[in-house]
Amino acid sequence: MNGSQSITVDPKISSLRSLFPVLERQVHGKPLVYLDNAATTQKPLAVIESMDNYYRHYNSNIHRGVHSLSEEATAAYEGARERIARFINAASDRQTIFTRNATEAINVVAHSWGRANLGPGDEVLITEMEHHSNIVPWQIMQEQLGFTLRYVPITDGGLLDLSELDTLLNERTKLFAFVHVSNVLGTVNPAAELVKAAHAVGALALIDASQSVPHMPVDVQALDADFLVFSGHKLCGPTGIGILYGKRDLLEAMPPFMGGGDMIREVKMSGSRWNTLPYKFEAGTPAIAEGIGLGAAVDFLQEVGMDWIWQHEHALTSYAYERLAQVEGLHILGPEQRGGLIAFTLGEVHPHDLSAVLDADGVAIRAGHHCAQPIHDRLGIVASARASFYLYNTFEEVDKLVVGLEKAGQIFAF
Ligand code: C6P
Repeated sequence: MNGSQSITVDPKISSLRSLFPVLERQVHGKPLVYLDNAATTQKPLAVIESMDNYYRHYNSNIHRGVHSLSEEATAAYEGARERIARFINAASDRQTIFTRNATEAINVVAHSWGRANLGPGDEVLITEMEHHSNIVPWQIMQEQLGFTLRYVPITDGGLLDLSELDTLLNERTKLFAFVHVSNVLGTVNPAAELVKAAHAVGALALIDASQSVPHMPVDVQALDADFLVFSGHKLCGPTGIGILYGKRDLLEAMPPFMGGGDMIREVKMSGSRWNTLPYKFEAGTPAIAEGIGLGAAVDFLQEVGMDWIWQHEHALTSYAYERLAQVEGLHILGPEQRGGLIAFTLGEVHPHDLSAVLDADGVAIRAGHHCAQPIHDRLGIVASARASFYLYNTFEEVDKLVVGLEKAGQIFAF
């Protein structure tokens, strides 16, 4: 597949690519090679058109009107919720709460469940490989509520070091919140096993599935997750919409996070009563077009096939791993077995410089700490470069990444 060999693009990939308008564009006169999918993915026509169709033909507020447009919008929005619930195998669509993104979903749990259940003497366990959105909300609540925040360490090879898990998870642990697939290391954590370990000490488990739900089949019931969160924009959906899944009894018992319209059953001057699930957690006019767009995105992914996506990314990532490992001075972060992303450093070259050199050739990667500073601290670096793949990426694009990195190596001659 590299340079001298002839390139065969899988017909399935080329027909998939034609469904993503942005993939036709050029950057600095070169075809776009979009390898920043862990930050956000591109949108297929089906998603763009579903939102356009809402605004053109039935734009209206939901749950409020009895006129036709409002009923159509409500049906489309709630229909999307049902399909999203099925996509992750939630027992009921009442358990899939629309949030703005994964970050907000974790904050709902931290503020609502946390305030009701955490205090001095309690412990919340997270890991050293979390994204800031699964660290900072717990640090904020820790200051306010006085519980102890603990971290599962990682090994030098980028896996969770579970040797001390028996001590870290104990009768004081109320919640174990961990990332399913690391956005820096690519590590795929044994989620079902970790949930089981949490339950064994009577703790709940929250899974940050931001980098897993878009890329592999995820079944919330098989995982036995108490809470699971993800963002729509990382799975071909729009920005501004995400999901908080929770077990029904937990969500029922939790107080609302925000107050306002739609989340109430009755408001009197003397006080208010809350709406049923999921509306109790959806105050105010929601992101209607975005909810509809996310419904179209999961339809699209199911049509492509989650197993196929996982296998395609696996093949692409293994190929990229092999080729990147041969680039002089390039150091890959994390284990060989991984999800569809590879973060790396190249000699002493700053990742921003690497990204700029690649951009000149139309190749988009991410550079920086990827909102995961603690993991970079742990690895003794301040930043890294990251290529992340999705269903529309090709082996030829991996080759272009490698050529760009070799060029950067020569330019900066480290
Ligand atoms: N990571 C990345 O480039 P939001 O911003 O709420 O949509 O997603 C937050 C988030 C939570 N957990 C993990 C594991 C993530 O990777 C992300 C988002 C992006 O790596 C943007 S910083």
